[in-house]
Amino acid sequence: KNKYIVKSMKKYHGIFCIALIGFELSLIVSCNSCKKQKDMVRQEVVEPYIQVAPEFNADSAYRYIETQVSFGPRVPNSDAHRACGDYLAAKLAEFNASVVEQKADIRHYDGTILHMRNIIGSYRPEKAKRVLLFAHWDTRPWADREADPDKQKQPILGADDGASGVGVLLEIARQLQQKPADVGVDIVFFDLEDSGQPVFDARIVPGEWWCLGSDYWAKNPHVPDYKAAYGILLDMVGAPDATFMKEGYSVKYAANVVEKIWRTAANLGYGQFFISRDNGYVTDDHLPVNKNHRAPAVDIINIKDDTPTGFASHWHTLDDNMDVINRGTLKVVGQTVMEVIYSEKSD
Ligand code: AHN
Ligand code: ZN
Repeated sequence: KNKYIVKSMKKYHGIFCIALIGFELSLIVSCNSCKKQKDMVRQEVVEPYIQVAPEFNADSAYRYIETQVSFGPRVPNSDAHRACGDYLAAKLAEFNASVVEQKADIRHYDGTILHMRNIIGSYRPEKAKRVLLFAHWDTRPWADREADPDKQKQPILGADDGASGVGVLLEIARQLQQKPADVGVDIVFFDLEDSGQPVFDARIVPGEWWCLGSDYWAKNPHVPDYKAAYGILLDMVGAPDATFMKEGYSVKYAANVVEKIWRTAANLGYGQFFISRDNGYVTDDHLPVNKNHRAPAVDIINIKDDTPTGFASHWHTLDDNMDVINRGTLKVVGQTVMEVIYSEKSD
């Protein structure tokens, strides 16, 4: 639909300009508030935006999400978690990234030890100018936003919360293999984002229990003194009615990157998804990345202002399955991120 508008505008551009010159001349002789009127007329002429990135394939991203979900909930220390981690590392290697895994034993809020596995795929590691793309691949052990107490103890499938961001990034990895970007790109799948203390556990346990994988990496990066020009986090990017509003820490630490991404989305015709509005602060994997100065990093996350939690109604419930994944939304997010990185020139 969008393409058609651009095409037809091109076709009539010349005729329209001639008509406009005639109109402006008549304004000059006929009115004394010409400048204001001419400015109003000029706004009608919109230059079509020419996309620079290759076409993001949403069917491909959808399949990568489906495969992750097919392992079952990817709860830390589980067999499904191990199997999915192997799959993700193998896919990055298949797409010709240099793959590094970071493993550590991390103490959880309840004292148990979680076997962390951050999975990193790098493109053009020799490039000084780098963009960091990341998402979490673990899933929440408890559907603690369910109303039914029995359901609250069950693990979620995390099609949206986890798998969607990873699926989009795997498709971008496949694209980077086919056509390299000018800058270096590091894709990081963080572990242990989503095992924060469940709402049904009323104990007071001081500490930060979310984002443990990204916190570990930000303090112990896979490359000594790692820095990226900027970072982009994808979290819950699959729902059909997704709204990406400007998240507070992203604006605080990386305002110019927020503007770059939202402007790019608008240029591509995705302004209904990337909404120009500030909305709340989210503790997410971009926070340790920002705090430890690895990159000014932005969270692209589905934020809602008409739900009690501020997230989609399937958030941390058993409804977070393939039914809430929409190829159209994956396309919007994947194409926008690709446009941002393929527009970037290395120094
Ligand atoms: C908190 O609820 C503290 N953070 C939301 C980050 C998150 C959870 N993203 C996905 N799951
Ligand atoms: Zn979550």
